Amino acid sequence: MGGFCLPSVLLILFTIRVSSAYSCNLQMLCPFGWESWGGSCYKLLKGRLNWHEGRLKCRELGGEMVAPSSPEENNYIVNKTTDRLWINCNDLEIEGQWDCTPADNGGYMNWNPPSEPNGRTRENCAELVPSWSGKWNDDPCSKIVHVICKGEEVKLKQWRLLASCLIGHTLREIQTSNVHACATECHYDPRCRSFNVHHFGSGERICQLNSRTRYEADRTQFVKSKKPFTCIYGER
Ligand code: GN1
Ligand code: CA
Ligand code: CA
Repeated sequence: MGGFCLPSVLLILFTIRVSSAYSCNLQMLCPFGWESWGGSCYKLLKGRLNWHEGRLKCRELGGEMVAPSSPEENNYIVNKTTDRLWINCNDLEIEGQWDCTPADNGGYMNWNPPSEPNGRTRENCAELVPSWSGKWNDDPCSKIVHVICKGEEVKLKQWRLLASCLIGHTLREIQTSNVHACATECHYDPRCRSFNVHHFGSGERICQLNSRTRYEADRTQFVKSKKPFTCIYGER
């Protein structure tokens, strides 16, 4: 059993959803440690970070610090924690003009009435306050709170799959349950350019994240899959 199967098996045991017993073999739309909701993936960072550190850390993990774009998404986030969280909105550039990232969050804002935002040039970053039912407060960007990152669900059809392996450019290796999980991990690692899934006769599968595609490597390093050892290579 690969590392990715374990959490879903535990989930099944605790929720007695026996019908999900095959979930290990199906899609892994979000990376290990992220939660799928509404077509996106979310990860709570209890790292205690200032606003700029939170934004940077989320990018390193292949996502963005979240800026809720609807009351539903705001509620989903409130229910994940009782701690205050940075959200991806600031008025650093022009005082009073709040910009959220991504810009397509539709202009949704949820300031606590009647006074927020109230900090003028002293408070230029936005936080979500669970004890205010998820309403927002402007606060100094240097304050240390928690962060939630958001990323896309990964669709396998975004990848070209070939019965080969790229040798010699492994960034890191993961024990994996399937090709989709490996593609998802690659998508979320900013350094990953392609991946290999080695399928051994024992049933064991190893996911290798590569720093190059076959075009960026030597021709001889792209090797056709041979039995009994098989290999699947994926690139975007
Ligand atoms: C806090 O510290 P105080 O009470 O003046 C908060 C403000 C909020 C205010 C709401 C640094 O201000 O952002 O608007 O509570 N400032 C800090 O009551 O946490
Ligand atoms: Ca301000
Ligand atoms: Ca404030």
